[in-house]
Amino acid sequence: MTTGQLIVVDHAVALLSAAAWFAAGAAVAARRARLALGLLGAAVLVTLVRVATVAVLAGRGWWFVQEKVLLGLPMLGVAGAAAVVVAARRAPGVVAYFTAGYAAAAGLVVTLVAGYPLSWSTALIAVSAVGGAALLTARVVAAPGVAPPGAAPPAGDDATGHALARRRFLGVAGGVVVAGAGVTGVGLRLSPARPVATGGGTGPSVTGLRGAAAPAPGGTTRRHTLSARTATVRLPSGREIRALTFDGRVPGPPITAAVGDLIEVTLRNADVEDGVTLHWHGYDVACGEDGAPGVTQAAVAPGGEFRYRFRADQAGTYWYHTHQASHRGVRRGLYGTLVVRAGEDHNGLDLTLPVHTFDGVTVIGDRDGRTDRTVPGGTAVRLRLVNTDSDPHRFALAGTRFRVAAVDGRDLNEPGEVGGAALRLPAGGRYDVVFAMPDAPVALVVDGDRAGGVRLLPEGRADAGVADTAGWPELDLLRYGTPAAAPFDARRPDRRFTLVLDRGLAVVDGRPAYAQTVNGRGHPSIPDQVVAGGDVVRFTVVNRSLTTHPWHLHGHPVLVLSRNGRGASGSPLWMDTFDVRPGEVWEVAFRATNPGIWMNHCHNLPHAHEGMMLRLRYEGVTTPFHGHHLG
Ligand SMILES: [Cu+2]
Repeated sequence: MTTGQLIVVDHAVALLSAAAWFAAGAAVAARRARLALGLLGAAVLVTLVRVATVAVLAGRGWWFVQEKVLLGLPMLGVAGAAAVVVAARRAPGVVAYFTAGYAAAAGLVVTLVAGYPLSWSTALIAVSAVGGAALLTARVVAAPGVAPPGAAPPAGDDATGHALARRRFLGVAGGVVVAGAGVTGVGLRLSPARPVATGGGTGPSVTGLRGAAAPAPGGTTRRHTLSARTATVRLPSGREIRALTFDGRVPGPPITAAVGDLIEVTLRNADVEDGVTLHWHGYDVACGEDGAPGVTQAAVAPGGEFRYRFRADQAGTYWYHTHQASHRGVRRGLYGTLVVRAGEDHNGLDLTLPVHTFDGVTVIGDRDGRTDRTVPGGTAVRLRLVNTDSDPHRFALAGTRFRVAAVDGRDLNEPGEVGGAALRLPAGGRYDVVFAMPDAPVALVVDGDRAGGVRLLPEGRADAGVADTAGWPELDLLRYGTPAAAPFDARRPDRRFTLVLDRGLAVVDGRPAYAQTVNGRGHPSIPDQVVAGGDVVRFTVVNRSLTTHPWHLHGHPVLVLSRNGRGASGSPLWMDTFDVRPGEVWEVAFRATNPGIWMNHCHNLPHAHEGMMLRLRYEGVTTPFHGHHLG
C-alpha cells in the first residue's frame, strides 16, 4: 500500500473510531445495554486497528504520525481505557464513552487542521476542548430528567436554575479553552510575517545581481519586446478564449537562441490589471532577472516596462511566464517557450509542444484538437514537451520506440530506448523525447485523448487510429539512463532543510485560511531558508497531504537523490520541478552557486497562492522590495 493510501485509510479508521465511541455512548444513554456492550466492543476494536494503522504509517516517516503518536492516540488511549474500566464496573458509561468519542474526533481534527509539526498550543487546545466537552456532557447527564443527551429540559423554576448553572459552566469550560489557547499563544502558529531582509545586510542587493550585458564571442543578441495584454484568441477549432497574452498570442512568442547568445526582452504591460513579470522557468539567470515580484523587482503595472537581459549559457527546453498573480495570469495565457540550442540546427524535425488547458480544452502549442504533420521516414525527431499547467499531464508516444534525451532542459546520461511506456510530466516540467521517424504513423497522446494530440505521418500515409495506451506503465526516471558521478557529495551537506507539505489552518497574506502549508505555516510567514555561497544544500520534501505538489526552486536545478528512501539508480537526474505525490518523501540536493533571494514553492500555482511558498536566501543578500509576493 502506498503511503498516500495509508493516510486515507488512517483518516477513515480515525473517523470510524470516533463514530463507534459516540454510538456506544448514545446506546447507554438510550438504556440499550446489550447494544451498548456490542458497540463498546466495536469501539475498542476500531481503536486497536487505529493503533495498527498509525504504527504502519510511522514506518513511512515520523512526519506522517507525529501528532497522532504524541497527542491523538494518547488522548484516545486514556479516554478509551477509562471507558473500559467504567464498563467493567457496570457503571453507566455515557460520559466516559462520549469522552472517548471527543478524544478520537479531536485527534482527527488536529491532523486535518494543524498537522506537522505539533505545537504545545495545539496540544493544549485539543486537550482543553476534550476536557471541556467531557465536563459539559457530565453536566448535561447529571441534570435530573435530562438523562438522554439532546432531550428537552423539564419546565419550571428547576429548569431555569439548571439553565443558569449550565450557562455558568459553559462559561467556565469555554474560558479553559480560550485561556489554553492564549497562554501558549496560538500565535506560535499564526504569528505575523517575518519579512524578507530589506536593507542592513552586508551583501549585494538583488537589484545589482543582473545578467551579462553582451553575448559571448561569436554570439548574437536576440531582442524581443513582449507586450502583455488582454485579447480574444481564436483556436483552430473556432473556439474563442478570453485570454491574457503576450503580443495577443497564446502561447506568447517563442524565444529561441543558441548557446552564447544574449537574450534581451523588454516586457511592457498594456492592460493586465494584476501586473506582470517574466520568470524564466528552469533557466538559472542572475537573481535580478528572475521576475519574482516583491523580491527581485516590482510587478510591471499597466503602462510600465522592465528589461530582462541574460546570456544563454544553458542549452535545453525552458519556458517563461508571469510570476505576478500567476495562478490567474499563467492559467489565462501569460506564458511562452524558451529553447536554447547547443550548436547548429540539425536537419531533423524539432517541435516545441507546450501543453496548456483553457476552460477544460487541451491546447498543444497554439492548437486545440488534433494536429497532423507529414514527416519523411528516417527523419530525426525531437519533441520538446512542456507542461505549462498546474496539474501533471500523461503523455504516451505510440508507434515508435524513443529515448527521453533531456529532463527539465538537462541531458540525461545514456538514456536507453523505451516503448510502450507513458511519461508523466509534472506541472512546469519539460521532457525532450527523441526518435527516428519510422515508416508508419506515430501518435503523441495526451491524457488518454486518442482523438486529439499530435500525429506524425510518413508521406502518403493516412492515420490508422491509435492503440489504447491507457494501461501503459509509467516510465520511472529515477531508474532510467546510466549512473555518472555527481559534482558534489550530497551525503555531507552543509545545510539541510525539511519541508513538510500539508493543508491546515495558517495565516496567508495576513488572513487566516485553510492554507496549503509548509511546516504548518503559509507564505509569507514561513521562515526563509538561509544558505551561503558554495554550500551543498539538501532538501527533504515530504507530502502529508492528499494532493500532488510539484516542487520548484528558482535559480538552481536540484539533483534527485532518492524517493521514499530508495536511491535514484539511473542517470543523474536534475530537475527544477519534481512531483511529490501524496505520502512521498523526496531527497534532493544542489550547490548554492547563484547568489540571491529565490522563491521556493509549489508549482501548482493555486497552491502557491494559498500559502505554499517560501524564500531561499543567500546570507547578506538584500532586496529593496517590500511587497508580499503571492506568485
Ligand atoms: Cu501544491
